[in-house]
Amino acid sequence: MKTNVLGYPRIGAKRELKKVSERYWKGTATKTELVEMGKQLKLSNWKLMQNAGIDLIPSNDFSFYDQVLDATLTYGCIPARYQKIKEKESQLDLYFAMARGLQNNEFDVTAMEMTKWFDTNYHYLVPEFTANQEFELFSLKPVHEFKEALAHNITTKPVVLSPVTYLLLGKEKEGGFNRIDLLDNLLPVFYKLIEGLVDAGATYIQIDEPCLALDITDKDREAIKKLYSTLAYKFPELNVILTSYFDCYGDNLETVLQLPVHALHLDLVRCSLQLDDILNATNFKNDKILSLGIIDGRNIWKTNFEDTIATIKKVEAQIGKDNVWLATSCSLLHSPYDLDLEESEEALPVSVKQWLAFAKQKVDELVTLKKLAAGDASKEVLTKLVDNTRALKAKKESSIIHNAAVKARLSLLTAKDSERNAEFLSRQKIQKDQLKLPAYPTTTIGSFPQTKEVRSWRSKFKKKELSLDAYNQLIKQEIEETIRFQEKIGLDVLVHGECERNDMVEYFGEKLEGFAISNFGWVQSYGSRAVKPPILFGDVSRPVPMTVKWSDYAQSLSSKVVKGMLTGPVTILQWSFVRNDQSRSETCKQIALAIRDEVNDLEEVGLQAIQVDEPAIREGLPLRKEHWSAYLSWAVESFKIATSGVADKTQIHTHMCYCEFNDIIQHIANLDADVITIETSRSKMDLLNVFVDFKYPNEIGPGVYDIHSPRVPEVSEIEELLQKASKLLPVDNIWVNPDCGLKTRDWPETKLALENLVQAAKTMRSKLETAY
Ligand code: 39S
Ligand code: ZN
Repeated sequence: MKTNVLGYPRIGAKRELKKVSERYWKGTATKTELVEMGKQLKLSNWKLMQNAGIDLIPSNDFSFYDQVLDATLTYGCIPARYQKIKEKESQLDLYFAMARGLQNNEFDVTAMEMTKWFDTNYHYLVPEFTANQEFELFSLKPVHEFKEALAHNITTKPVVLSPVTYLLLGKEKEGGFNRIDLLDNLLPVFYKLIEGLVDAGATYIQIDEPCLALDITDKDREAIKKLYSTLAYKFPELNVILTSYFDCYGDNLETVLQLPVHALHLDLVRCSLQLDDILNATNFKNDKILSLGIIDGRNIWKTNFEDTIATIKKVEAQIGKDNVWLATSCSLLHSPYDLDLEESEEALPVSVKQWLAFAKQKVDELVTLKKLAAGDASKEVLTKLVDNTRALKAKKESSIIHNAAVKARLSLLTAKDSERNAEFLSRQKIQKDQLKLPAYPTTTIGSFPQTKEVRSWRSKFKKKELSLDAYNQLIKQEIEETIRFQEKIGLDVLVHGECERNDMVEYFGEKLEGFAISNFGWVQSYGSRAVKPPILFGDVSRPVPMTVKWSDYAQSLSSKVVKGMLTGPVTILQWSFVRNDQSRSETCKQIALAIRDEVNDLEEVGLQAIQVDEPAIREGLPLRKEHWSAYLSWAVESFKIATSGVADKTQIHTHMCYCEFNDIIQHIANLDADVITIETSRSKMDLLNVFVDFKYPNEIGPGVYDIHSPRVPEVSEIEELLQKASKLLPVDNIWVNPDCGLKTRDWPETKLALENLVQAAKTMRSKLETAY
């Protein structure tokens, strides 16, 4: 039996990679410093796994930005706009230009598009393909990393993204072809890479093929057959580990079982039933090793040793001890580093901590399970088993998990609780009378720049170098400045700016009962950005208001309408580590009730507009369509529970970003928010068409300023976008706003851009007046 780790986190236990990368981009760290940090991080991961006794240690799972972008360089699929940079700059600078765009005296190129990695909060850079796309072995990173480990006497298992999944994850940049047809161009490059790895001494290779967790076509399946049969033919000695995760093989199982691979990896956390499907399948010829992904790479709960041992015994009895491996369900990229770093009892009580395992602890679990399965009865191993059983028993019986009042409240919910009183058209009329906003009302999505200064106040407050009073005073000043700024430039619906929030989900996790917070539980979201998902361990309730004080204060400063700002229940669920002892729908509705209380309290103190953001609603969609409608039904209901407790005069906003609405537009309409703001500026309003074709009934703010770039849009550009929107939507329904929150921007460009935005709205209004 081998232990198999699919990938390890790479940002550093204390986000060392983030810090040095950001300094490198600013010009305050050298390339050598950056590369050295990369080497250190890789080596410490390899050593950790080697010392723990892991058999299949991954390499090429490290990345300076993103593993799909790494594959783009490996396969030499560099879009034409980077050609000059490719000729003149180092490979690393080309790489960062593709990741982040590059604007200086010499170059002005945009970044590659970024999108969600399956149903995770990780984002990858989308490969771009043209009809005659050519490939070349441009970067030998996988080979270099294998050799780098070997130089330390560590033989690793290279992790390579399959050419088929690579093609499917990308986008055709022109019409007239199907990207899967590029496989014939790509395969020779792929085989050359494999040859390089074999020559360097690799005997096991993990080929990541997560598209097997999706609904794919017969043509895609044919491509997969071709890839693996040729691979087996060309490299008969190589042990190929076919690796998919995040869902069942499903319809692809029959194809998968035919493939001539050494081992087949199963994500048994996301899909435990497939084990029996495979063992019972008529074409399972017992010619493959099964890599049982039993350690959850997406969540932080301890593995149940007793149950897992039972599973292992069962499989061993059926296919033989030699054919069973133990593995993480997916890469540990989605797990935080090390639970041992969590020393603060305040944030993460011992009672909760004893239930958890981060990446380092998961590695240890894997090794312990292997020993237990082999019948190791040493004191050390048996103690671990006893501790595991005890911790999980304590969890089951824990009084801090169960809250009878929350369960009772949930059981009393009726259909009325998720419907507003009046229909949208009546509400719209009431709200227009009440709010007295001009045509083309202007607003923002909620957050204003999170400066280093603001973050340093919070950091000092947490380290007790700043008192609560002093911290609150600074936050108040910042809110006042943000309100005055918005008044000065003439925005219509103001926000308080969210400077008091570390993150739109973690902040609420800190305030709600049923959540615990880690100090160092960082998980990469994209590039150098990370999030610290709160740990939702028990029934959720809201002991005290969470945002009311700040929104109330902001409203007290201005006679203009101030909008309250909340994160929606689906997004809080999606971006937290969620308990696995009850259904997600039930947990989501509990969060919804807590947010409902907050919405009602905001209304109570006089907020006339309240925004409940749901940017993660689409990412929460199950990977396979057959499960969509069940999810959408409870997701929409949860949003409506949260937002339907207010009077008709209170205007509910929501915001969603970077998602395709095509196939879920009916459900977006079912949310029945009075106003929705969406991202449209990058696509020049193309994303709006879905709303137009659907005749989306409620008010809508198509983003007119791309906040993901420091570039300031001209008044004329914004006006043009608004003209376009005005041709598509009733003018009465149009709002004017940026694409998304402004927290990642700096003040200077924010000021200029918002001034231009207000000016464009004013011009649009004056044109309306002359038209009458
Ligand atoms: N998921 C979540 N949860 N939240 C989101 O906003 C998003 N947005 C989308 C999709 N998914 C999301 C895109 N993803 C960040 C992270 C994810 C994003 C977008 C942006 C981001 O900016 N993250 C920050 C980062 O990586 C961390 C934000 C944070 O929690 O830099 N900040 C804390 C705070 O403000 C801690 C800040 C910190 O680093 O309090 N403090 C320093 C330290 O502890 C000290 C700061 C100083 O003294 O200067 O060492
Ligand atoms: Zn957004």
